[in-house]
Formats: sequence, structure tokens, C-alpha cells
Amino acid sequence: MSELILNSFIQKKRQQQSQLAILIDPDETPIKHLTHLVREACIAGADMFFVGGSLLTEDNIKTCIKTIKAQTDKPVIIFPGSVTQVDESADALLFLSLISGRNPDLLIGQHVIAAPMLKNMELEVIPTGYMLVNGGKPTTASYISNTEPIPHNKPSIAACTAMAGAYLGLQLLYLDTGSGAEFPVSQKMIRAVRKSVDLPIIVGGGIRTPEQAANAVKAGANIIVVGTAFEEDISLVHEISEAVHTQNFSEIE
Ligand code: 1GP
Repeated sequence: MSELILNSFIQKKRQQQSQLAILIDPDETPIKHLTHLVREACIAGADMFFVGGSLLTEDNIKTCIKTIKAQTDKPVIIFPGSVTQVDESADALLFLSLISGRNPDLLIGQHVIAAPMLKNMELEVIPTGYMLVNGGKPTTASYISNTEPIPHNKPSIAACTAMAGAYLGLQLLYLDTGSGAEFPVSQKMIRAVRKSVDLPIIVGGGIRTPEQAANAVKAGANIIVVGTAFEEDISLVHEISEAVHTQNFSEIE
């Protein structure tokens, strides 16, 4: 199985180059708007596209992936809410284990069902520790996953969870307050996770401004994910992309 995309994340982390991922929720982005959104994101220098959602009601993930791929060669990575979102037309899939929760179906259950499908596909499968963090209000992710997010002000819980994920062999960590969260993961929490593991860290949920994106990078995030803010106003992508690509990790708080 290819590890091209994971290796590129590791490489960028080594070079201290942070990246911007655009999250496309196929339910929230009508296909007729998608082409414009993807074009604008590419002009702004976005690095990759995540596709998926905690709950999808329209059966259009394949069309969505194909529409993105018709516009760009940047990686399209499935960020699946369930096994029904596995699709071979993408480049990679985040094989998410919801390690912040205690729901066995999302720790290993869905994975067993997906494994034989993935075995027959070309898709790069990236073992990812997914950590939901309280972002001020319940989100679709917290409700549908039937798990309790890590309290916002408990960085040490996040750090210990991240360490456990690394010892289990996970290759990537995703800290997320969920789509449309009131506020993003705190710098304190990102720093605590950064200090405890040497894996690439993805941070998303509730990021709406260049300052919030830059703060996450400064604290140690390697990939910043933005969805809702761009669904509402794609012109924001230019300044957020600039913030992500010009800010550096800083050891000093
Ligand atoms: C959600 O991390 C993503 O899983 C992005 O969140 O939609 O709030 O940007 P937003």
C-alpha cells in the first residue's frame, strides 16, 4: 500500500511547513458551487481537500470527489463519518479511530467492516487517532458518535490520549472541536499534544479567522482544517491560507 500522502505530511512537518486542508461536506456544498470553491481554494494555495461528514443525507460523495479531482491534482482525502463514505475515487482515507471516546464501534467496529473493502482498493489508508474536543456546544460529530468530547480546559487528557494513540501505532492525530464549533481547540491543548508526541497533528473545528489558524500553527498544528467558514464565504481562504503558510511553530508560549 502506498504511503505517499502520509510521507508528505511527515516531510512537511520536518520542514516546519504547515498546510491548509479544505473540508468539503458534500451535504453542505452544492455541486454547482463546488467548482468555484475548489478553484478559489487552489488559487489561494490550499494544500489538500478533505471530503466527508459525521452524517451525510445525500448520496453524492463520489460526485463530489470527482468534481474536485476534475479541477485539481491536490490530494483528495476522505474524512469518513462511517463506512458508507469509503470511495475508491479519492487518493487517501483517514482511517479514524475515535480515541477520545469509548464507543467500541468507532474505535474498531466500523474498521473491521471497512477492512476487506479497503484491501481491494488503491486508496492510501492513513491510521489516524481522532480526538473530539469540547468546542462550546454539542456538534453533529459529538451527537452522532455518541461520545463525550475531551473537556476544553483539560490539555493533559488530550496529551495522554495522544500518547496512547502513538503507542498503539497510529500515524496521525486529528484534534477537532467538530464542524461549526463555537471555538477551536486551545493553543494550550495543541501545545500539550505537540510536546507529548512526534506525529503530524491536524487541527480543525471552529476556525474562522487568520488569527485562529495562525495560533494553531504557532502551538504546533501541522495541518489546519477549515470547512464551515469557507462554506459561508470562500473569499476568506486567501488570508487564512496566508496565515497558515507564513506562521511557524514557536516553542515559546
Ligand atoms: C470538522 O475539523 C472540521 O470536523 C472543520 O470544522 O467546519 O468548523 O471548520 P469547521
